[in-house]
Order: sequence, then structure tokens, then C-alpha cells
Amino acid sequence: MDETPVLVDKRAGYRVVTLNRPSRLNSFNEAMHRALMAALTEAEADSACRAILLTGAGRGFCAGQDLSDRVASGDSKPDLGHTIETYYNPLVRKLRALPFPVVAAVNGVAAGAGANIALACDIVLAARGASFIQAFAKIGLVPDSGGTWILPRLVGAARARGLALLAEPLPAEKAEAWGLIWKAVDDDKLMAEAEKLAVHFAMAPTFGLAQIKRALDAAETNGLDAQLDLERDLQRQAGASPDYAEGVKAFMDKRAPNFSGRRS
Ligand code: T3D
Repeated sequence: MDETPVLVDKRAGYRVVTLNRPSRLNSFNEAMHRALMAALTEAEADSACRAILLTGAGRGFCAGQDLSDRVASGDSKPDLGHTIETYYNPLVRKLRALPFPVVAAVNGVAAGAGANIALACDIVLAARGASFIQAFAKIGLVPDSGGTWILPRLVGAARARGLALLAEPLPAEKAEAWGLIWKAVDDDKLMAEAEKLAVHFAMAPTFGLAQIKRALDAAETNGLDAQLDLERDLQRQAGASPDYAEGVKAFMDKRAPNFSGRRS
């Protein structure tokens, strides 16, 4: 039985959030959606939380929608647009907007929405044994959770089309070589590497990192002029932050900085 669909482990400065329906490869049912959103919202509300590490229990990361909830009964047709609007889209928006980095540790297969939720995270580490599958085409669906937006941006038009139309598994090492993810690591080193990153972010200038996320997201739609203006505005805010003052002081003092992680 997978009784607690999402596990949250509070560490110093960050939280490990684990999708926990291993018997279904951590595919999403409504309970897991609600628990994940609650975990992210609580982390955001905790000013001591400066990073999230998202991973999956068991041998998979996440196999997307739990298809056993979608078995057709009679003539009734599910409104998948409603699920997307209610659960998947808010989840992707939340991950992108969190005011601190989210590290995905993709421990095994990431399929369907599971792949695209991993790709919505800020840094994606994957075990060499993991793979990414845009599984949608196999069941007559369209890549969702931002897949049609992020794939061409990460890997280019030709590879995005191949991944989406063929729905073949992309092994982690090839995903790294194609620029889909940050890094593929040995399976037995995945969590240690991911934790190292989370600890790094837990001691980083959080406000500045949040502004970097904003700038890079805005760059997807801005022209150069608008982006230059945005950089000016964000830099003005970053330059007024206590962590910037500390960064400069620490540099001049030739010591390691002690960032507060204050979010404003
Ligand atoms: O519906 C909406 O709201 C719209 C939103 C859609 C978003 C989506 O994500 S649509 C895409 C849904 N996902 C898929 O189509 C992927 C389905 N799964 C697979 O293709 C394969 O399981 C994998 C390629 C991911 C892994 O294959 P393999 O051979 O390593 O494992 P397996 O044996 O297929 O799966 C292990 C168990 O997990 C198995 O259960 P069993 O037989 O041991 O009792 C399998 O049925 C279960 N499982 C895996 N994925 C799902 C699932 N059960 C329900 N839903 C799943 N998505």
C-alpha cells in the first residue's frame, strides 16, 4: 500500500520531497497531486527553506498520470483538460515560481507528465539507469505539463519532435548529451550528488537565485531590450539585498560568505 503519497524530510535549509507511490512508479492520482502541492506550498511559506530536492521512491521517478484512474467506463469520457487545469498546470507554475532552486533527482524512469515535471525543476540530475519518455503519443495524448514548451527550448525542434512523436525512452546519458538535463550520475551516487547541490543552495544567496530564475524565465519571451531593462531592475533589487552586501564584504575580507538567505 502507498499510504502517504508524498514524503517530506526537513533538513537544515532544504526539504527532500519524495513521490511515494512506488507500486505504480509514483504515477499521479489526485491524492498525490494534492500532497505534492501542499508540500511545495508549505516549503515556500517557510522562510528557512532555501531549496527543494524532488525525487521518487522505489525504482521509478514518476510515470505521469495514473492510468488506472482513466479506464473508460461506458460512454463517459474524462475531461482531461480539467485535470490539466486543476493539477498539472498549477504544479508546473508553482515549481517555476518557487523563490529558491528545485533540484530533481531522477532516480528511474520519468514518463509522461513525470518527465516534464522533472524538466520543470531548476537543476535535473538523473541516475544513469534512468530514462525520460514522452509517453503521451503511445496512448493518443499530447505532451503536457509544459513538454511542448520546454522540449524545443532544451533540445531543439528536430529532437523535440522525435521525442514527442516517437515516445521512445531517452536514456539519462543521452539526455545530458542533448542538453535536456544538467547531469547523469552513477545510480549509487545520485542522492549524494543531489544532496550536495541542495546543501549548496541552502547556503546560497537565495534572493539573488530567485531573481536569476525570474530573469531566465522572462528571457523565453522577452526581446533583448526588454530583457536588458529587466536585468537592470532585478540587479537593482539584488544589489539592495543583505546577501549582496555580505558577498562583497566576504570577498574583501577573503573569507567564505555567510548568506542569510533572506528572500527580500
Ligand atoms: O489523464 C490526465 O489527467 C491527463 C494528463 C496526462 C498526463 C500523463 O502523464 S499521460 C501519460 C501517462 N503515463 C504513461 O503513459 C506511462 C505508462 N507507463 C509506462 O509506459 C511504463 O510503466 C514505463 C515505461 C513508465 C515503465 O515501464 P516498466 O516496464 O519499467 O514498468 P511497468 O511494469 O510497466 O510498471 C510497473 C508497475 O507500475 C506496473 O504495475 P504492476 O503490473 O506491477 O501491477 C504498471 O502497471 C504500473 N504503472 C506504471 N505506469 C503507470 C502504472 N500504473 C498506472 N499508471 C501509470 N502511468
